Amino acid sequence: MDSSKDNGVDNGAEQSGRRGFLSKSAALGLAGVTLGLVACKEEAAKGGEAAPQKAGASKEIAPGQLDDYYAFTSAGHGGEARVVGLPSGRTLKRIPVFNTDCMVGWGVTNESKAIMGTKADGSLKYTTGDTHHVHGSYKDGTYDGRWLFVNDKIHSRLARIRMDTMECDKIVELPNVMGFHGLFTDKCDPVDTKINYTTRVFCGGEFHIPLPNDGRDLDDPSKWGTLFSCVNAETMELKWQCRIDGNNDLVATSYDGKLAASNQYNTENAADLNGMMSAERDACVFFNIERIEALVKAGKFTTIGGSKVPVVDGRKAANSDPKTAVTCYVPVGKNPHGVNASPDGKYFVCSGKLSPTATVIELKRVQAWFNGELKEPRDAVVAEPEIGLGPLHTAFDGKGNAYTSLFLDSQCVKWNVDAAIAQFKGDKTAKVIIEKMDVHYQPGHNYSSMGETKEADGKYLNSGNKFSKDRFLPVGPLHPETEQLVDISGAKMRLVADHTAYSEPHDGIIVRRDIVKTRQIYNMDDFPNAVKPENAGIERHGNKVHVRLMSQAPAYSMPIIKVKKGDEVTLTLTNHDKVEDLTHGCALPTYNINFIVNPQETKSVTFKADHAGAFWLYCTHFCHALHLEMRSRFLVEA
Ligand code: K7E
Ligand code: CUA
Ligand code: CA
Repeated sequence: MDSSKDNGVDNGAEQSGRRGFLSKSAALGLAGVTLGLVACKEEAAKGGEAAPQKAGASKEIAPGQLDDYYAFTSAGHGGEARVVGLPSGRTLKRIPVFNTDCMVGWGVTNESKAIMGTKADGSLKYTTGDTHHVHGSYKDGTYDGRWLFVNDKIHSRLARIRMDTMECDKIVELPNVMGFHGLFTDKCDPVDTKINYTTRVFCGGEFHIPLPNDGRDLDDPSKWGTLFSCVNAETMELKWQCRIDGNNDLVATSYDGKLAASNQYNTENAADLNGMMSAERDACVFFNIERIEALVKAGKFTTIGGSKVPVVDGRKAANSDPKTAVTCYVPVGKNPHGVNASPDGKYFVCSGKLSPTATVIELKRVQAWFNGELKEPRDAVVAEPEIGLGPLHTAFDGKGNAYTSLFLDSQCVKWNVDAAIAQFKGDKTAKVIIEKMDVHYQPGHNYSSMGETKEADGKYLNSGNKFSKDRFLPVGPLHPETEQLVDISGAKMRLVADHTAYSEPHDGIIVRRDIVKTRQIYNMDDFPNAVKPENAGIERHGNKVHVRLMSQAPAYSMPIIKVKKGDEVTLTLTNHDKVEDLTHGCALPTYNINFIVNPQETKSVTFKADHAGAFWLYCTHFCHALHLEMRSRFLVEA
């Protein structure tokens, strides 16, 4: 097939961009990659008539019915997280995290700014973010419904979201890390098995930088390095970091709390594309958590620049003796992408990306290497099946099957882990590949219902596709991306629905709805600055004015608020309504203020009253038949 002829004008830029990537890969001898792309274009051509198979009645969510699952997903470079109901695909909520959100006032209120971080002048330190991975906190090997954690790849920040309110409550910036990509929560303490819940979050640094990154070594990337970071889930403070050879991409953790791992596509420590693709195999680096923490306790660490975070040496030269090593580098297929833990707790699967294989690593054997009982790290590999082109991420059904996204083939491949292990041992009759299903198009992450817990239930798989091309009405140059929902409960995979995603789908988790327990009404006393009848009103100290306001439908507590031009005004608003879902807004024209207060919640803003006039402070959130009348005169005297 001549690939030039389907370089249509409608998506020419995208196609030619991909061809650019391709020709480089092809030049490096990856002929198979080219074939994969052609196959995907054929799919694109016939995609219009490839109607989804009819959904079974049991999969339809009628009006008024509730979904069975929550999906918590990242939103890519939009910087937020999302909550989607499955199987309906209805968007339930967008949780602002690293982005600003004018509807709820994230990035506008003093409280949200304090979480996001500010500069000396009170403005936000960052307003951009790039979220890729959302993972929940665990107890007993499954989600406990307490927290979600999400990364910001741009500014290397980790955020925590409370699952009861589904709001971000803490953000920490990782020192000496650039390109914080993969993250995973731990599921147990490596030593104290009574702590069978999440207390740590592991964060992989993808990009090499000078350490510290203060202007030194700019012209010598060979001196740069990457760190693997451990954050205390409760306090959100850094516990330790581990310097490694190569880089971190995605992260997985074992169920017993002893091991964490990161796939490495740049074992070459290279600073350019060709260099990063020069080695025949790369690695999955395992971290021995107990040993790292013992070194930290014994004071056997260094620090980098002004950071006080203990840094343990996980580079190969310092870790050649298995009995004392803190890291183990297991060779895997070329430029691997995702690393995922199987729900039986036995294996990690690393996808090849530039190799058409998945590498299955047995954790027992990695542990054996650390105990000096396994000769080579490579002996921890128990299977390496050929599964298709451009494998990225793997999900599980809890029945022994793995589902890997194939970016170049535009497919999801279902394969059996035990069969792959048997084949690796020499069983030529082992049937590894069970089924390949086309997805539309070019999948990145996939994830299954409860698939990253011991309660993997094998009901649904979500395929987060990077391109939708012809699947939806066009909306300008950027098509919406596709989240495809696949029913994996039967013998055959069945496409149930196409859902849109803006933009762009990365990782997510699918959580049974009974695990999530939200609260609808805040406790007013949780807010130290709550406004109550006894302290409501205006208080002035020089040119600092504190306006303490209450809301109760359909009115604010003060019909007139008068300040002077030049005043620094802090406006604090407490919503005294106690009725579920009775939220009020608060907008102030020309002062760039807008936020909401939920029942019994308090929020505040601080601004300079730098221009005189009459401004209607009004309620933006429909709350009452007299919602439009819910407004006060905010008067600034010249
Ligand atoms: Cu594959 Cu950033 Cu998880 Cu996206 S990464 S796809
Ligand atoms: Cu209060 Cu609308
Ligand atoms: Ca490589």
